[in-house]
Amino acid sequence: MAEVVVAFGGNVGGERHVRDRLDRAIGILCDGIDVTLLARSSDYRTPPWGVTEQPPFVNCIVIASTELSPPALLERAQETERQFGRDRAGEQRWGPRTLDIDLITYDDITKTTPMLTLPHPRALERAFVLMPLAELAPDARILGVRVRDALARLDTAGIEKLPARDGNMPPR
Ligand code: A4P
Ligand code: MG
Repeated sequence: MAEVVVAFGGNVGGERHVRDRLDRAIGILCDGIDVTLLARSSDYRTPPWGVTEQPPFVNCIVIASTELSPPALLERAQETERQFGRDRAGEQRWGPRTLDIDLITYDDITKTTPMLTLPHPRALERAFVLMPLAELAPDARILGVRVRDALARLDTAGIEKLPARDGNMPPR
């Protein structure tokens, strides 16, 4: 059984809809059979990174356990993205997304294939990944760097933790 960190984000359709979509996507990815949810961060409103002329994102992080191999988990994540209308053809890199699911870590595997790089190659540069992850696992390490230390080096201006909603799964 592997322990994985998975990042969710989106910025198309307004914040309430994005948050609904993240909840539903987490429920589909973490079905309790192949992938079991261990912890879910709060949602965060985050300024757009990479391409700045686009609406703010909502981001969150999940820690889960799985028997799926890394490529099988990636395939499942991409299938979940497709279910929420993600169409990679014709989309701009770092541009607006209904739903983006990135595998941040898979145990402490370090591996690069044409389809998958672990840990996610930009995780340590992204406050929108590290801030929610620090809520759950500040002392976890990515490539030997403690999450809280990596986060301390980044600009977190404009990132806001959003309050839990009624009927929403509470953060751990
Ligand atoms: N791929 C390789 N490694 C991985 C991995 N660890 N996890 C491959 C997921 N995918 C991985 O994915 C393109 C290909 O990367 C996949 O087909 C898979 O085979 P992608 O999600 O289209 O793009 P990317 O190269 O993973 O880019 P990246 O850096 O994830 O950027 P995106 O997804 O284009 O960025 N700002 C804020 N505040 N919050 C956000 O969530 N997201 C984006 C979208 C830009 N700005 C953002 C946010
Ligand atoms: Mg991505």
